[in-house]
Amino acid sequence: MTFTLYNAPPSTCSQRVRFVLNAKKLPFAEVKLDLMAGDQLKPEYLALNPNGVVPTLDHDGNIVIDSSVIIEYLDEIAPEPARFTPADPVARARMRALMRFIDEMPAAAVRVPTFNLAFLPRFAGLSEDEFLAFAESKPLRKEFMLAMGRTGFPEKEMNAALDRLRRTYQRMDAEMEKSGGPWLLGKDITLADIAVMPALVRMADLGLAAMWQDLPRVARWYDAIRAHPAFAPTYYPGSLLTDRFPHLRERVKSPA
Ligand SMILES: N[C@@H](CCC(=O)N[C@@H](CS)C(=O)NCC(=O)O)C(=O)O
Repeated sequence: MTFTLYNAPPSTCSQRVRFVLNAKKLPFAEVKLDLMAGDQLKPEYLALNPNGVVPTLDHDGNIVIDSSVIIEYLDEIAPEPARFTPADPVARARMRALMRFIDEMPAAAVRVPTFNLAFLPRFAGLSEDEFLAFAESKPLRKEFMLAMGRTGFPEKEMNAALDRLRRTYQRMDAEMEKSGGPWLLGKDITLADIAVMPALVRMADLGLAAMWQDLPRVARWYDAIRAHPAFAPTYYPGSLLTDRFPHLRERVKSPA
């Protein structure tokens, strides 16, 4: 089996897939796209992934897109040495329901603080017309870019996104209380844990880890996933925004 992963080091969706590939010890070639330069919008990439986003997996010539779909696919075709899907259909349904929640809530919400706190300076140099053309070029994220504008999301939007993230940590806490932890669904790590991981890592990277410090189950979960053997190879240098944006390093030293 040969795998080529089209992805970007700091992309949260890509990090899910790298974690699963690493945990399963599946060797893979990486094509690293520069999302700021617009590599994801080039015709040759759009032919693979018409959504114009990363990640995309090429497995022996078969193209699989969307990170949640890719991690489920990998778990089906390579169930050894680590399987992340419960054998029991009821538990499996619970995992999938959580994955839907994660895609709708934290995975979407985390883009707002990410853009406001990390990426915004990149747009400051664009004229209004250049920014509109940039937004227009995005098959999946045009409306998101237009809502953000060159000056960033207004405070109301930012607070709403942070509230959605806070509700995510509370939901994680409630799931672990119910399941007994230490993972969301109980004693075994599942795709749901891997799906939510990058949102928490990103929030810590933005200096906002304090938001779950009053939830000890979530704090322990965060330490446990960072200690997983697949974590370090997934978050290789260049995967964190603080590796790339010096202004963020100051924020993390003295979090808001
Ligand atoms: N649902 C998709 C979302 C993918 C996505 O939003 N990828 C982001 C990086 S995490 C991206 O490629 N953004 C490029 C852009 O907005 O132009 C998935 O999970 O694969």
